[in-house]
Amino acid sequence: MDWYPLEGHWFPERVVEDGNIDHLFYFILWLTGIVFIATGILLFWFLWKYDAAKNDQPVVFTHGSHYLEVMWSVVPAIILLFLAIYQMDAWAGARMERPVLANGQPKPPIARVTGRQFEWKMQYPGEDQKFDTPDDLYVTNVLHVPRDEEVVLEIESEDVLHSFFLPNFRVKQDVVPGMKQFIWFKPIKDGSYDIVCAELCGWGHYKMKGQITVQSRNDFDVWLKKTYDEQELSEFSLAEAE
Ligand SMILES: [Cu+2]
Repeated sequence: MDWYPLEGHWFPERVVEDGNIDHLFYFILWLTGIVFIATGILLFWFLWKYDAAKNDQPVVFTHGSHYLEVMWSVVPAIILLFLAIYQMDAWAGARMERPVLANGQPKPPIARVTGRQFEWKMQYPGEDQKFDTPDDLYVTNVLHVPRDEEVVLEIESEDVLHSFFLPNFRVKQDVVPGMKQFIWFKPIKDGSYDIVCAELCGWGHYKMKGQITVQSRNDFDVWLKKTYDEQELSEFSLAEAE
């Protein structure tokens, strides 16, 4: 059983199935926390034990301890090596094992997210499931995804470096100009959560934020349809006005 000290204090609520990042964080917090407290106690105990006022022995000079130096180099090295191996599953789940379809093909992205100064442009492929065709849906700073499904997103940049950050989803991905990247997660709780840019990308970086909404598959389909109809309508009235 995991015991997470001050859970809810460090991280915002997790709304995805994969808890590996959280587990890793709390594991390292335990490790470093214990070492930190032990070092602190030792420091104060030494201050007290070797207090000059109550020790009248002459001062002895030392050139250090070879044995101790080897120990405090080797032990942290072993711990780091252990962490490097221990985190491999979490890394693979988050970055390497993209969800696949029944036929073994990588699951296509539900939407394309393009960062630009200073907004997130979302593009849904529409009924034909292909991007950059006439039935695509475009929205800005608003992303909807279905609950209890593996969601894959395509991440791109139109100008400079950004970072697509979904705190509640434990997702943070640098958005690199010229690179097409994919991220994935499985949301399990309805609601609206923050999308933020986590890479200083210019004067308007602070306002580069949006909202991601998790809803049932049914509500998601209704939203897609409704938003698409609104887009058609506004395009129609634009054409009328000309
Ligand atoms: Cu940005």
